[in-house]
Parts: sequence; structure tokens; C-alpha cells
Amino acid sequence: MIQKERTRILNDKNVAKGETVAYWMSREQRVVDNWALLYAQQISEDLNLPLIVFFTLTTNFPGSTLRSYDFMINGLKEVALNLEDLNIAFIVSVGEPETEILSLCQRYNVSTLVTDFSPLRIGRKWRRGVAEKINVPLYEVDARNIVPVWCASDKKEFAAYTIRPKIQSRLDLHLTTFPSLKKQKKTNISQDTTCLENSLENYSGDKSVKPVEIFKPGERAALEKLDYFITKILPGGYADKRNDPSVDFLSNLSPYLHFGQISAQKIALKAKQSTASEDNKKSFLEELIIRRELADNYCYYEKNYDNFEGFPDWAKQSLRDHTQDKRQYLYSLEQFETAKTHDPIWNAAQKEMILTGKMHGYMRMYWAKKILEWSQTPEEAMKFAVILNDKYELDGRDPNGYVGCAWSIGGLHDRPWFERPIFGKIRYMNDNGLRRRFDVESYIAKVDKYQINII
Ligand code: FAD
Ligand code: FO1
Repeated sequence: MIQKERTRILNDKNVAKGETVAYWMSREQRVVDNWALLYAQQISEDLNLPLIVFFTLTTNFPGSTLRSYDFMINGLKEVALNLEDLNIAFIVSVGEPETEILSLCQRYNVSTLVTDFSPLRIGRKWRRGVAEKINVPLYEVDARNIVPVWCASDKKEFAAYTIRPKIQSRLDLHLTTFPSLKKQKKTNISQDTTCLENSLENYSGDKSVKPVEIFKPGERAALEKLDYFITKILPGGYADKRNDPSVDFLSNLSPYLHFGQISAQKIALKAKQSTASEDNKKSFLEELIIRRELADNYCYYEKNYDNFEGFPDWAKQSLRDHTQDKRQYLYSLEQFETAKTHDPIWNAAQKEMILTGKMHGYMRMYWAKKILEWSQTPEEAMKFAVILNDKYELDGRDPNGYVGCAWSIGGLHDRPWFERPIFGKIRYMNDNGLRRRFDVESYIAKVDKYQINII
């Protein structure tokens, strides 16, 4: 049984007679370990109606590029194969969900519709539009967070230390294993994923950001990455080495998590069962569960999650007090984007993101804080950081990214520090701090290895 707390009804329509039950897949683009898909199957069994799955492909998703579409489309092709093995029809249509989902529900005579949860304004707009227009019940399932965002807290949390006890006290209830999705008997409803075949050639968005080879998309690749992390990296000293960008001691699961190609709950279960030390497990679960679910909390309760207005009041005041401070260096978005600053370390981080689609987590803090230091205003700094992060990061366009930028530039989920020019009371970072922590030259050399002539 799917836990009731994980689901919410989004409209007050009655179950229609109908011939099918549909799951409108959006944030959680996977077949295994997907509470929304499992819930839809539970309803289809209760109503004794075949389960089908919809996906609407918009061509103008904010901040996305050929790089993110390529990763997503190839992941969806694998979803199509996995659903076919279970006799579950997968129907992909191009266009805005408000219109596409309405016509799909009519065409397939859907009696009940289930979808997954996202705190971002685009997902909420889509779900609101569909909930109003369709004449059948629409259920929303939080299949991303281990503790559903509306269970963890009913308000915007101040910091990790305030949400941690609320999440930890609910893990026994929610951090459970997953039932398997059942194969259903063959139906006469056929798959329709033709638009996946030609969607990359016809992609009309930003083609300047090329797909990356180093991350193979899809559920299978994600589980292989998880297995490698659990057996080699986590026990090998994740806690100590995760903040050393010159070595690769992270899970590298964020692109798969962002596109929902793997379940955070599955990762947490595997990490807890692993042979790694308590210290390594604790360090990883703090990031995977507390930090990540704090990010969904922020984006769910703060409408200005991706701009200066969302910052804590103390930080906004302090940054405003220092907006007139003299900037020793000032760069335009174009100079940041093409890694043309005076700082070779910052440039290496920018190149790592452009060339690989994934900047090392420790460098992201330094990268964003230097954008604050070298931009005309903090408002502009946040704008630039979000634009570049969404454009080049495979894991971009994600609550973690908006929170990461707001933590670095606007003191979100942090505390006031010793006051200084430009930063005010925002935590400061500089290259000496990096040099004390890791071998900066070998990080720069590592990125140069990827070096092809960029923009
Ligand atoms: P691991 O250390 O293996 O972490 C595993 C998972 O835990 C991550 O995939 C992520 O889901 C979660 N996690 C780890 N660190 C954080 C964190 N600080 N906040 C929230 N969740 C975390 N993360 C994104 O997913 N997308 C982004 O666009 C993004 N942009 C960022 C921008 C800035 C300025 C900063 C400071 C951080 C950003 N982060 C972002 C958070 C973090 O850097 C990445 O999640 C992490 O580096 C992803 O690599 P990984 O999965 O190998 O990390
Ligand atoms: N989700 C969709 O349902 N349809 C899309 O066309 C789509 C494109 C897309 C592009 C880049 C990206 O990073 C994510 C994308 N997503 C898409 C997934 C997105 O995370 C979820 O739709 C969330 O629900 C958005 O709030």
C-alpha cells in the first residue's frame, strides 16, 4: 500500500466511468521505485482498469538546452522499453501539459489521473492548469522526497538544523523499501513514443550547449553509478574527500536524481545497508536527505526561490548596505560565461561545468561567491549564477541549484558572518581557503584535460 500521506488530491472531480487509469509522468522519469507510478497501478487494480503512462514534451522548458534534452530524451527511451516489458502503454505527446493532458485524458477515456510532485513554479502551474480543466480526479504524489514535503514541515524552514529533526523523526515511517510494479495483462492500447525518435533533431531550443558523453543517461546507468558509489566511493572515504575537487569522490548521481531517473529513497536504503563507516554514511545521508529535502522545502514555500527577494532579511539588508562598495573586478555575464576572469581557479570551475555538465560541489560555492564579489549588484549576481547554472549543469533547473546559489550569494540556510566589503555578513570564501583544503593546481590540470577550445 502506498502511504496516504504521500498523496494529495488536486481537484474535486468524481471518478468517471472511464476505460483507463493514467500516470502523467513529469519529474520522476523512471519505472522502478516510483511512488506515483505505484499509486496509479494501485488505483488501476482497485478499478480493474488498465494502467497507461503519459509524458508531455515541452520544447521550451526554462533554462534547458540540447544538453539537458538529450539526457532526458534518452532516459525516456529507456522508460518506454521498461514500460513495454510490463504491458503498460507509454504515450508521449509534444506540447503544453494543460492542453496535451486534457486531450490525452479524453482520447484514452481516463477515469483517474495521477501525477508526481515538484515545488517549482512551472510544475505547479502545469498541475493547476490540468486539475482545473480535466473532469476526473487528479492525484499528486511526492515521489521525490523520502519524507513528503508537506509532511516534513508546514513552513519555510530556517536552516538544516531546523528541518533535520523533523525529517529524522519521520524516517522510520517513510524510509521503507519499494514494492515492485506488476506486469499487467496485455491490452489493446499501443505505445506512442514516435515523437521521442525525432525530438532531438527537431529540437528548437539552445543547441550551443552540447550533450556530454561522460554521463550515460537512463535508469540502468543510474543504478550502475549507484552501485559503483556504494561499493567504491562511499566506503573509500566520502566524508573526507567529498570536498576535494582534485579527486572524484562524489556519487555523481545528481543528473539522474534531477531527471528522476533514480529514486533518492533507493539511494538512501543502499547507503544505509552498505559496508561504509558510520561517519561516511552520516556525511552522505546529510547531503542526500537533509540538504536535498531542505531545498524542496525552500522552493515549495518561497515563491522567490530563484532570485534576490527570497534571501533572508538579514542578508538582503547587509548586501544592500554594501551595494555601493567598490568592486575591484567587474565582469559581464558573457565574461563569466566564457571563463574570462582574472582568476584561473574560477575559470577552471566554469570550464569544468561547460565541458562536463557537472561542476564539483565544493567549487560551486566558490564559483557563486566570486560572482557576488565581481558583479555590480547582488541581484545581478544571483541572476547570472542561476542563468549559468541552469544552462550548463546537467543537474540544473533544480531546487538544489536555486538553494545552492541562494546559500552562496544570499546567506540562505546560513548565518551572519564577520562583516566585510561587498559580502556584508555573507560567508566569505577566497582562493587561500581553497589552497589550504586541496591541491588547486591538480584541479586546474584535471579540468585542462577536458580542455577543448570552448566558446
Ligand atoms: P554528492 O555529494 O554525491 O551528493 C549526493 C546527492 O545529495 C546530490 O545528488 C544531491 O541530490 C544531494 N546534495 C548534495 N549536496 C547538496 C547540497 N549542497 N544541496 C542540496 N542537495 C545536495 N545540486 C543540484 O542537484 N543541481 C544544481 O543545479 C546545483 N547547483 C548548485 C549551485 C551552487 C552554487 C551550490 C553551492 C550547490 C549546488 N548544488 C546543486 C548542490 C550540490 O553541489 C550538488 O547537488 C552536488 O554537487 C551534486 O553532485 P553529486 O550528486 O555527485 O554529489
Ligand atoms: N518535464 C516534463 O514533464 N516535460 C518536459 O518537457 C520537461 C523538460 C525538461 C527539461 C529540462 C529539465 O531539467 C527538466 C525537464 N522536465 C520536463 C522535468 C522537470 O524537472 C519536471 O517537469 C518538474 O515537474 C518541473 O517542475
